[in-house]
Parts: sequence; structure tokens; C-alpha cells
Amino acid sequence: VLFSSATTSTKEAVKDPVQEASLKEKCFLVDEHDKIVGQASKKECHLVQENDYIPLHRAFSVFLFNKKGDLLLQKRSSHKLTYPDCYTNSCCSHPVANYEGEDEEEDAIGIKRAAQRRMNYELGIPKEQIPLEKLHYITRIWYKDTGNGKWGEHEIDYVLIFQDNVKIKPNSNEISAYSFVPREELDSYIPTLDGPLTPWFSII
Ligand code: DMA
Ligand code: MN
Repeated sequence: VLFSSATTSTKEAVKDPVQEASLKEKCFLVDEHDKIVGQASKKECHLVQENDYIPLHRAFSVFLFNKKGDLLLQKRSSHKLTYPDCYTNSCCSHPVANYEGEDEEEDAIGIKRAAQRRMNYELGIPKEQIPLEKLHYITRIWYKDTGNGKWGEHEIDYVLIFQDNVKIKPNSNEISAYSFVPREELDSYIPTLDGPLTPWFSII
């Protein structure tokens, strides 16, 4: 036991300090009806527990299109604890209790606030270019994925659509590559990528 915990902490010590610090954020735990039933740290929400248990929590996935209709894809950086180096949709994250109003449910406004915050942080888009009215809530999906067996996901994931021409300035702690992909090229482009897709992007 001592040996394995020492190994784990050595491994975690080399992990990125910014990603490590974000594990303290408080995600919203939900039941199968998406009703908030509590809060738990981002770490607790993503560590795969005994019998593959992962607490169900609330999340969002933004699909950003430019005016031509090309979809922004990103490659998750190698610093990410969950799904590093995987290709995925434009921006994903969680509403958290650390910021005011991200639990507000009417018109999915809390989710939209969180999306605006993370599109600014990950993609470098000024918040005023992402008015909440331009974030369109489409549907929710419930999925579970045990990831690499240590870090996984179990979420009710709100799908949001945003369309405008915006300048991207990716945060390299989050994103290692990005591209705008025309609809007619998407299906042939995906198999050429040098890494896996995230499970939620595949499902959506
Ligand atoms: C979490 O994304 C949300 C989904 C839909 C998987 P993430 O791992 O990029 O979140 P965070 O930005 O909180 O690390
Ligand atoms: Mn999650």
C-alpha cells in the first residue's frame, strides 16, 4: 500500500500545477433528473472509484461555428488530467459553485455563464463577443466513460451552439491544437487525426 501510494504521489507531483489547482473547483452533483443534489470537488467527480463508480455531475459542451458553418475542433493539451491529447468539440467544462449564478437553471443561464467564462479562458475570446443570448441550448446527454481507468467522466452534458466569426487565442495549458472544419470535410478529416476522440464528442 505504501509503495503504490508513493508511486501515485510521485506521478501526480509531475502533473501540471494549474490543472492540479483546478481540481479544487466545486462541481454540481445531480440526480438522474438533473436536479442538483450537492457539490463535490472536480477531483472527486472525475476519479474512477471502486466498481467503476463516478459521481454524476453537470457539464456543458460548446459547438462553435464560424459564419460559414465550419466547426471549431480542439486537441486537449497533454496537461489535462482527463482525456489528454484527445480531439474534441470547441469547448467543454463544468458550471461550478466558485462562480456566482452558475447553478441558475432558468433558460440554462447558469450553464451559459459557465460557457462564456470557459470560452474566454480556453479559447481567448473576449466575453463581450460571447453574449449569453448567442449561446443556444440544444439538448442534454447523459453518459458515463471510465476513461483511462483512473480519470473518467459521468455527466449530464448540456450541448450549446454558438455561431459567429471570432478570433481564437488558445490557452496552451488547455489546448495544443485547433482547426475549423467545414461540414463536408468533417467525416474524412476525423480518421486522419493522430489521437482519439473524446467519448462525449463521439456521442454528440
Ligand atoms: C468537461 O470538460 C466537460 C465535458 C463535457 C467532458 P473538461 O474536462 O474540458 O473540463 P475542465 O475544463 O473542467 O477540465
Ligand atoms: Mn466532468
